[in-house]
Amino acid sequence: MAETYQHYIDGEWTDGHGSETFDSENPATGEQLAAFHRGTPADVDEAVAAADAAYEEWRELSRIDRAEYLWDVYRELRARTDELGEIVTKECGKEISEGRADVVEAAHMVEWAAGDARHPSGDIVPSEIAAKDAYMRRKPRGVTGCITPWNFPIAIPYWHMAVALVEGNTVVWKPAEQTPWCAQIVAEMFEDAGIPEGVFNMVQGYGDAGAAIVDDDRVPTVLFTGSAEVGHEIADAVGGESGKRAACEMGGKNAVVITDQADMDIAVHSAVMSAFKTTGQRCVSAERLIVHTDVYEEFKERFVEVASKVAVGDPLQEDTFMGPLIEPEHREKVTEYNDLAREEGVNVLVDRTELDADEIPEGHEDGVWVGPFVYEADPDADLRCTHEEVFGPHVALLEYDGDIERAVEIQNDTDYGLAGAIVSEDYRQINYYRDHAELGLAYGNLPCIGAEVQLPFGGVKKSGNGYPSAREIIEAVTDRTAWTLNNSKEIRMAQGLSADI
Ligand code: UN1
Repeated sequence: MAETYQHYIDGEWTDGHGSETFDSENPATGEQLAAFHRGTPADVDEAVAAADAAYEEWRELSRIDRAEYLWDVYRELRARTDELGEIVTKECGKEISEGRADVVEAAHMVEWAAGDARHPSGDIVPSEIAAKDAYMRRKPRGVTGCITPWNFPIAIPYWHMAVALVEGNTVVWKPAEQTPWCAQIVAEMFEDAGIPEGVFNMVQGYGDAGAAIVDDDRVPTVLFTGSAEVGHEIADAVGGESGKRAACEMGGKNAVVITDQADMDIAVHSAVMSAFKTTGQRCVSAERLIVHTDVYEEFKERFVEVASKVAVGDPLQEDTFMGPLIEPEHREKVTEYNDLAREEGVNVLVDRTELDADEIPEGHEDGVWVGPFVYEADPDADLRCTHEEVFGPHVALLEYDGDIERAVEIQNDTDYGLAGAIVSEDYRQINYYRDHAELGLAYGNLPCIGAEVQLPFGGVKKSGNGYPSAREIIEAVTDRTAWTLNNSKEIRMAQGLSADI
C-alpha cells in the first residue's frame, strides 16, 4: 500500500513532525496492511493546543447539539458493521464474530452516550431551607487524553470518547500501535460527521506519544485501558498532581468458580468461552478455573477434551474459534509463561503451544499461532503462573474442597479484581459469591466476558482506579458542582447556623 496514513490534528490530516513510520500487520498472515506516520511529543503538543482552543466553543453547545455528531457516527457504525468487523479481524486477529461484535459494541456505546444527552444530567437535591434550591450539576473538565488498547480497537475508543464528547470535553487520542488502521477509520468517522476542528484529535504512535499526553498540563483528564504496568505508571504520574485525574482500567487474573452444584454443560461452556475467546486476550479472560472436588474429574475430562480440539486458525472463517495472538513479542511472553508453569511443577493437561503443521491453514504459515495450554495446580501454592496475568489461552485448574467460602477465598487470592463467574444451581452459593468476590464484574452461570455498555465496566484492587468505560465514565469526564440558589429576600443558613450580623 503506497499511502502512509497521517495524524488528525485540528481538523487536518498531517504527517506530523517525526520522520519515522510504522506498519500495521495482519497477525494471521504476517501481511503488511498499511503504513502510518509515527507521532512524536511535538505532535501531541499541537493536538493538545488544538483541543484546548476548541474547548471554549464546544462546551457552550447544548449536550443535544454535541450528540448530533455522534448520531452520525452511530449510523455509520451500524451501516458498516460487516465491513469494519472484517477490518478488525484482519488487523487484530479476533475471529470474525468478535470482529463484528467489536463494532456493534462501539455502536452501543455511541448510542448510549448520544441518547443520554436527552436524559437529565445531575440531580435535584432537597434543602433544609424551603426557599433554597439545591442541585448537583455536571461540568466538563477540558481536554481528555485517551489511550486505548488493540484488543477492542473500535469499541474501547468509543467507551472513552463518546461520553467525554457529549459532556463537553475535547479529545486527544493515542490509539494502540498494533491497530492503527482501525484508528484511522474511527478518525475518518469523526471527520465525516463534521465534528468541529480541534474537538477530536488523533496522534498515531507508541508509548512516547502516550506519555506526552499524560505529562501535558493542559490535559486534566487521562483515560487509559490496557496493561496493569502502564496503567499504574499513568496513575502514579497523575496521582501527585492536584486537579489532574486518571481513570485506568487494567488487567486481571480472572477466574470461573465451578461449585459442587454446577450444571456441567454450563460449566464447560462458560469456562471455554471465558478462557479461549479472543485467544485469551481480553482483560476479562479467565486464566483460573476453581473447581469443586466432587465435580473435578468430570469437569476436567470434558474441559480437556474441548481444549484439545478447539479450532485455532484463520479468523475470517466462521467456524474458527480462536485466531492468532496479536504479535510475535506477545507470543514470546505467552510461551514463557507456559514454560514457567512447567518449571513451577504444575501438571500439564493440554499443551498446544506449538500447533501441528497440519493445523495451520494454508497461506497462514507466518501467523502468530498458539493453542490452549491447560494445567492443574495447587490453589494454595505461591506460583507466579497462577497469580500473574498472561493474556493468552493459558489456564489453570484449581481443585478445592469445602464450601463456597473456600472457593471465594481462592478467587480473591490475587492482586487483581476485574471479572469472574460462578457456575452453580444453588442460590445461596451464588449470593455469597456475588457479595464476597472482590470484582468489578461478576457473572452467574455465564462466561466472565461479554459485558454490555449500559453496565459499569471496571475493576477493583490492581485492576483499576476508575471506570474509563461504559456508563460510569461520566464520573471521570465531568466535575460535579453543588449549586445552591436562594429564592427569598433574606439569608437563612442550614444546620441552624445563625445568620445574624
Ligand atoms: C477487554 O477485555 O479489554 O466484557 C474489554 C467484554 C467486552 C469488553 C472487554 N465487552 O468482554
